[in-house]
Amino acid sequence: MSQRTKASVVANRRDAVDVARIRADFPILAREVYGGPLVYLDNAASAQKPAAVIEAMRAVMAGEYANVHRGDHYLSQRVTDRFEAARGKVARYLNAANADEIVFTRNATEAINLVAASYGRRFLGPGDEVVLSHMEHHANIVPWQLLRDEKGIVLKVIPIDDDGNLRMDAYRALLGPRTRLVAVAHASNVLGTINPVKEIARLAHARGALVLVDGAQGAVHGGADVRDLDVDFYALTGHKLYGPTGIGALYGKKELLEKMPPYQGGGEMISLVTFEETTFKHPPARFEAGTPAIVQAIGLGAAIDYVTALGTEIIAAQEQALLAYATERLSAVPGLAIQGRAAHKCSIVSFTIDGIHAHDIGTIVDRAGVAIRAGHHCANPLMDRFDVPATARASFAMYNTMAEVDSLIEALHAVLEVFG
Ligand code: 7TS
Repeated sequence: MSQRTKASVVANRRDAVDVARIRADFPILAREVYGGPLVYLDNAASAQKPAAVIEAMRAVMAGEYANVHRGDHYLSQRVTDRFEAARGKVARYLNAANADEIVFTRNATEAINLVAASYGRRFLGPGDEVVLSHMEHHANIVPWQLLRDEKGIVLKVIPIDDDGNLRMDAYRALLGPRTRLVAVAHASNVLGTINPVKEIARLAHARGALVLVDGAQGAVHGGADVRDLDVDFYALTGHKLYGPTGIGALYGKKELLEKMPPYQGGGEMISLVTFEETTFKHPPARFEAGTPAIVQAIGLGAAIDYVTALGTEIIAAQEQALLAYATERLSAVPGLAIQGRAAHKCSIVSFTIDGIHAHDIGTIVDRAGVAIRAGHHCANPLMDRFDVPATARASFAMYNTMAEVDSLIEALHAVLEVFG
C-alpha cells in the first residue's frame, strides 16, 4: 500500500457516528484504486450500494424471479408481492397517503418527463406559466422547454443570490394569475442548497398553482415528507439513494394522477383494448406501460429498508459533520472558492481554484484515489449564474469519514503544486 495509508479510510473519533460499522455494509468501499484506498466523494452523482441491496437483487433473480402482475403461477405471485411491497416502502419513505400514489419510473428524469408529458400536455396551454429556478438540473428544465415548444407555455425562472439561496421575494413576485406549476429542486446538486419547499408550495397553492419537486438529491439526505411539504408531485431516483440504477419514482397526489392521461401505451396499463378504443387502468398502472424494472424496484425497496434502519438522524449527523469540516478545510486552500454558501445545505460542496480548470482538479485528485466530479453537473444555467465554465464537486455520504476529507485536502495541495 502506498503512502496513502489505511488511516485515510478508517473512521476515527472525529466522526459523528460509528462510520466503520456503516462502511462494512458497502463492499465496494474496501477496494483499492491505483494501489491505495478508494476515497469515494462522488455520491451526488451516484451512491454506492450496501450488501443488503445487492443481496436482495441476487435473491430475487436466483430464487423468485418471474414477470409481475400477469401470471397465475406461484413465482409470478411471489415476485408481484415483492414488487408491490417495494412500492409500499417508497410510499412510506415519502409519507405518501397511499401506495397507489407511487409510480415507478426509470429515474428522476423520467418522473419529471412523465408529469410534463401527461399533465403538461393535457392541462397546460399557450400562455400558461411554469416557474423553475436558476439552480435546476437539466432534468427539470429540458422537459418544460419541450413542452413550451409544443404547447406555447411560458417559463419563468426564480433567481438566486450569491450564496445560492432562492430569492423568495422574487419568487413571490413571479407568481401570477397564469402560474400553473412551480417545479423546483428539493436540494441543488451543485450548491447543496436545501430549498424551502414547504413555503414554496404554500405560496404556489395560494395562487392555485401545482408544485413539482425534483427530489433526486433532496430525498437522499434524511428523506422527504410529501404530506408535510404538501407538494403535488415529487420525483426521486433510486441510484442516489443507495439503490440500483434503472429505477426511480414519481409521487403524485391521487386526485391528480387519476385525472392525468397515459403518456406511454402498451401492456399492463390497459383495462381493455379493441382496435377501436382502449380503456386504461387506474394509476399507478396507467403510467407503467410494459414490463417494469422488477429487480431494480425490489433493490430500491431494500435500499429504503437500509437507510430507514440506519436512521435519518445518524445519516444527517455524519453528513452535516462532514459538510462542516470539508467547508472549513476547503476554505483554507489557497485560491479556492466555494460555490454555494447557503445556511441550509446538504453534504455537497462545489468549488473552483483560481487559474486551474475543474477537470484538471478532478483528474489529479483521482490519481490520489479521490473520486470527485468535475464539470457543469448538468446545470449549465447555474454555471452561467456563477460565471464559471465548470466546478469541482465533492459530495459526501454517511459512510465517508473526516479522514477522507483530509485525503481530499491533501490531494488538492498536490494539484496546487502541479500548477505551481
Ligand atoms: N435532479 C437533480 C437535482 C439531480 O442531481 C439529478 C442527477 C437528476 C435530477 C437526474 O437524476 P437521474 O437519476 O434521473 O439521472 N444529478 C447528477 C449529478 O449531480 N451528477 O450526476 C448526476
